[in-house]
Parts: sequence; C-alpha cells; structure tokens
Amino acid sequence: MSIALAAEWLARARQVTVLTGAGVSAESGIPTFRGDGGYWRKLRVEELATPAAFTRDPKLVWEWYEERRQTVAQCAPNAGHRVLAAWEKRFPFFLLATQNVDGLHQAAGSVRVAPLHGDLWTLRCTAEGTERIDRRTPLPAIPPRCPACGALERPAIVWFGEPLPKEHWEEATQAAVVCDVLLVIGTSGVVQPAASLVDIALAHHARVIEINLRETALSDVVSASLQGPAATVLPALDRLLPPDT
Ligand code: BJW
Repeated sequence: MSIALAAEWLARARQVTVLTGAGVSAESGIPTFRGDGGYWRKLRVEELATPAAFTRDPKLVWEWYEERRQTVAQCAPNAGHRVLAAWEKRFPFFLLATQNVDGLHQAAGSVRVAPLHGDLWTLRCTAEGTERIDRRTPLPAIPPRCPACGALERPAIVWFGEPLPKEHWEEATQAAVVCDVLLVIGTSGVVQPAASLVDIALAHHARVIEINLRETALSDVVSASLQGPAATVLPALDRLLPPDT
C-alpha cells in the first residue's frame, strides 16, 4: 500500500483519530513491551502489570516502574510525536488515544489526548484511592507510601484485568465511531480493549492506516499498512499533505 494513497485519505479527512502504542516512543529510547527486549529480569509484562503481582511483591513491581521512570525521564519526544501534535490543529476534529504512559505526546504539545492506560508519574493510594503526581526519580522510598494515611501507593496505571478510565475510553470509542481516518501507530494490537478501536472504526466505514515496523495482529484487517519507523513515516506522510492553511 502506497504512502501516497494514505496521504490522499488523510488530506480529505475532517475527523481523524489516532491510536498509539509503545512503538511511537521506541525512537525516543523507550523499550517496547513485546518482542526484542520485552522482558525485565526474565519477567513478561503480563507477569508484572497485574494486581496479583503487586499484592505478591509490591517492591519488585515498583522496582520495574522505578527503572522505567528513570529511563523516561531522560527521553524526549521524537519527530513522530511532534507531527501528531501539529495535526491536532490541522484537522477540524482530532483525538489521540494512547496506550502509552510515558507522557511524551503531551510533552510534544498534544492536548487532545485520551490516555487509556494511565500515567507513569501519578501515584495512587491503595487505601483511599487518592492520586498525586510525583516526578522524582528515584523516589525517596520503594514502595512509596501515601503521605496522608501511610498506606501503600501503586502506580496509577491500568493493569491486566482492570477497567480502562471510563471517561477516556468513552471519548476514544466515540472518536473511533465518527472518524474518517483512524491511524494505528506502533502497537502490536494484542491488548484489548484498545485494539478494538480498529474494529469500531472499520464498522463505521473509516479508513484505518497502520504504521509499524512489521506486520501485526491488525495488519490483515486495516485498510493500509505502512511499514517503517513511526518517526520517519509520520513526517513523510506530513510532507505529502497539502500546506496547512
Ligand atoms: C514500532 C517501532 C517504531 C517498534 N515505529 N512501530 C479480549 C480477548 C482476550 C483478552 C482480553 C480481552 N479483553 C480483555 C482482555 C484481557 C487483557 C488483554 O488484552 N490481554 C491480552 C494480552 C490477551 N486486557 C485487559 O486486561 C484490559 N482491561 C480490561 O479488559 O478490563 C475489562 C474489565 C472491565 C470491567 C471491570 C474489570 C475489567 C487492561 C489492559 C491494560 C494493559 N496495560 C499494559 C501494562 C501497563 C504497564 C505499564 O505501562 O506500566 O499497557 S500492557 C502493555 O501492553 C501496556 C501497553 O500499553 C499495552 C500495549 O502494548 P503496545 O503499546 O502495543 O506495545 P507492544 O510492545 O506490544 O508493541 C509495540 C509495537 O511497536 C510492535 O508492533 C513493534 O513492531 C512496533 N514498533 N518500534 C513503529 N520505531
């Protein structure tokens, strides 16, 4: 599928929705979850990002998050993030639903963001459910404790078996229903319900354009697959669009 045709679809679109995954931040230096380098101390994400893993060993789970917080703190948005931030102003309707918790879309200037899986910098009290932002890394103590009540805090991130934040999920599904084009960038498409945005968009006659280094679980159903690094393909697509007026 040619990038020129994808650009043509985008040029005609008024309503654009985007779903991003870890691959969009890979060129900023943040490892993805699956495939090469997808293990941490021989553990898969499915063995760490669960309420049961946290109950069993909160320190271990926090050590994983602490390492990731340290990595992300040293990373900056890349050209892919920047194109998506600019497109927010280009299209009359635009929503960026992201599975990423690194905050790099927001750092690039994106405002119309629906963070589906939470935020790496927000801590939630396991007793009271209150949340606070703490960008210190390393944190003074692992696992951290709630300054108000002393209970254990957890990362405010959606783990397996937990529901997505209702407001953001509803916003994302609505955006998938109404969009002319859904861009699906840097995700393996194996985690639900985020991946189901593709089915929703297709059922409502949108064009779905995938950008990924390789074939994914979604490649067979999307309207177009563009293979290549997001930080290269997104600027290339952008250059093919008519000048923004
Ligand atoms: C590049 C690139 C470059 C690299 N350029 N590309 C239906 C069927 C089966 C199972 C389920 C189902 N519905 C629900 C489930 C269960 C589960 C699930 O999906 N399991 C599957 C693994 C089978 N889902 C859930 O549990 C969800 N909750 C839920 O459904 O709740 C229901 C409920 C309702 C009411 C009450 C209670 C419950 C929650 C899912 C939460 C996922 N959270 C995680 C962990 C967070 C940890 C953290 O961030 O700290 O979020 S999992 C992990 O995967 C993370 C990611 O956001 C998510 C997606 O991964 P992503 O982004 O796709 O990354 P990768 O690594 O998989 O792929 C990277 C891609 O980039 C690759 O394709 C590369 O090729 C590509 N790439 N470099 C372009 N430069």
